[in-house]
Amino acid sequence: MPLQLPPLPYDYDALEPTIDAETMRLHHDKHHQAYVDNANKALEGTEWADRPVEAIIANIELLPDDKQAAVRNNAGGHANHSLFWEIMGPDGGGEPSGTLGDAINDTFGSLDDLKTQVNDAGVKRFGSGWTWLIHDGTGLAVVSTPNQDSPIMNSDTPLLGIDVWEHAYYLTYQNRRPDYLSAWWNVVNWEAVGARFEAVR
Ligand code: MN3
Repeated sequence: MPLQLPPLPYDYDALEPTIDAETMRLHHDKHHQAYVDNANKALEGTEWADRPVEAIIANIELLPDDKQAAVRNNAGGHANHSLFWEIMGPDGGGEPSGTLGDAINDTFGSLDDLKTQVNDAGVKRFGSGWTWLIHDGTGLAVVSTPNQDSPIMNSDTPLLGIDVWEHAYYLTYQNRRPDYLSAWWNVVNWEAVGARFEAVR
């Protein structure tokens, strides 16, 4: 089966006032749909057309040379946005509990220190990209990626990612990316992030 746009797991206005409904509608229905469509177009006729997106983007170098750029951008975009919707939610914010909370404190000192590192990486990402909390096989780390590159392309497992493309925040925050990043933590779904951590640790 070709790649498919997952339904948004909550209403378009569920993340207001942090993320406005119009941004969510455009971001999910138009931007994400375009990544899915363009990835399928690039993959059509290759042996990768029916593979899971994670397997595709972990093996970009095995794809035909003339497909690699389109797949990197669009299958990457599909993987990143599928995760993004999942790790946000209407009852978001607060603090992670259990082993994830402990691991964050052990690695970064405190949740606030983690947020500072993630936000700094997002602010410093020139142009478009993502800022991430990842598991690198041994523990937690903060990284940022350009464009639609995924940590999976570096053999890391993304646990939490914030889209810092202007389309993710411009209607509400205009050029104020730092304000968007600070506010974003009000919609983080720690339960979903914690489940991803449990699956990989
Ligand atoms: Mn986006």
